[in-house]
Amino acid sequence: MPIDATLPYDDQNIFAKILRGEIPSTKLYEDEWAYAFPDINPQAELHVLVIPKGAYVSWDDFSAKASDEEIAGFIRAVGKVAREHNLVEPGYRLLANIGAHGGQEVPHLHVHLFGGQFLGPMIA
Ligand code: DGP
Repeated sequence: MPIDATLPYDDQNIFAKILRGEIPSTKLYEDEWAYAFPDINPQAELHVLVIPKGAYVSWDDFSAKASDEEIAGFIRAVGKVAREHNLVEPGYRLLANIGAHGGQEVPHLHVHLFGGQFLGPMIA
């Protein structure tokens, strides 16, 4: 069920629980700003979720409220995940679903990183 991305942050959401270690996940990357783990329902050979450690529902409140340091740290972390998986060549895809029209299900900002195969044209 897609969420209303304007709602306040709910610290009981599943990714908040993963960040706190209350729900298990396989750590693929972690630094001060970000945490990355495999998607439970992979849509490609490699399907990683990268999430900021801060409490942000969507790209909207992240871009509006996070510090420049947090934003830079998160974006750099996404790039590091891609490099660590040797994806720079032949490439990969990043996707963030935001709010109801974007089909966002989990109310903690996350970037999907797809790779490990030819992904074909982008579909909505
Ligand atoms: P989105 O539609 O962008 O909000 O996608 C949420 C993604 O989160 C979806 O691809 C499945 C994934 N997901 C949901 N619950 C869990 C979980 O408990 N563990 C992991 N690893 N992934 C989850």
